[in-house]
Amino acid sequence: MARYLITGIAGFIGSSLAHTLVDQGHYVQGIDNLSTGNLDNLADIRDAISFQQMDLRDAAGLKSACEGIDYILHQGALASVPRSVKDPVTSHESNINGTLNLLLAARDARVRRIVYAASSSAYGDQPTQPKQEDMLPRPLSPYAVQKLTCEYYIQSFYRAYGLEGICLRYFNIFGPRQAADSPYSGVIAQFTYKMMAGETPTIFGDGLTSRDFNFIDNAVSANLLACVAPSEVATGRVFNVGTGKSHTLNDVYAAIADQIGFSSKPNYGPPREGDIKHSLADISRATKELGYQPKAQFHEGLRKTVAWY
Ligand code: UD2
Repeated sequence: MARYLITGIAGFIGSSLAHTLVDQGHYVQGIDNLSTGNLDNLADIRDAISFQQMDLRDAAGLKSACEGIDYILHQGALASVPRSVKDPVTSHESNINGTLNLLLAARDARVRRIVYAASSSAYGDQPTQPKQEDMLPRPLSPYAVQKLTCEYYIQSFYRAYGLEGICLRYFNIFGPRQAADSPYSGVIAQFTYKMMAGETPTIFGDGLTSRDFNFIDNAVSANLLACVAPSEVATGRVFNVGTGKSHTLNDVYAAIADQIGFSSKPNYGPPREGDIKHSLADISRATKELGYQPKAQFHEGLRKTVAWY
């Protein structure tokens, strides 16, 4: 049994990690400021975990939360590209200052390793596909800059203080428990939620924008593998967590509509500011060095997601 601290535990990815770790019999402690997370996501494991409502900007609170912890799975953040475009300062405070507070607390508490929820947005308008970790980042949005900055912080904490770290660049994770009721929610959650309510979703752009949509189970497995990976790879190294396949927004719309039995054609609006046109992962580094295999497939994942909402 290991001791895990999950930041953002009431969010989509944090709560999914918590469920798996509890099932495996680990000690799970979690923090969340509940600004975007929801305790309903933890309802069935609430008695099996230790939860504290805490903000990542609370440096003193983080110090005590890190005591006795082996692994930190750092999922807490103000996610969303458009949210960061609208309010870069607030997202900077949570995403960068909050991560720095956590790293300082982890260093002082001698935590064994931190696994960080990095983002494919770091590649920005880097034109080459698929994206490889060694490519020069070209972030387009404040969110992308913030996520990338924290990768560098994690690398520097390894070099300066020996704190082990792994950065997982998530590529558009989707699945059950993803919030759907905010304009900042992920596109699959929003489309599903709207179609189920009989509303026609809007595709921003021409519908040919593509993403490497990755089902939540694959992201959970990447985190677990990152915790047990040899120390040589926990030097702040970056790993793509995608599938190696992409789907256009038109395809995603059609696939969800098909599953729900929704017949209206999509509305089209202007492209979103800060958006990347195409995003596709090369996952060979994660496969080779972490043993990562994205076993959960897109259409099966979509079926489970639609069934959940
Ligand atoms: C970015 C990151 C992703 C993760 C996420 C966290 C990239 C390539 N991906 O996801 O890894 O960090 O941020 O928030 O940067 N859209 C519509 N209609 C809607 C909503 C969205 O057309 O109602 C479009 C949106 O303009 C975009 C695509 O769907 O082209 C995906 O948007 P998203 O917000 O689900 O995720 P994205 O790609 O910004």
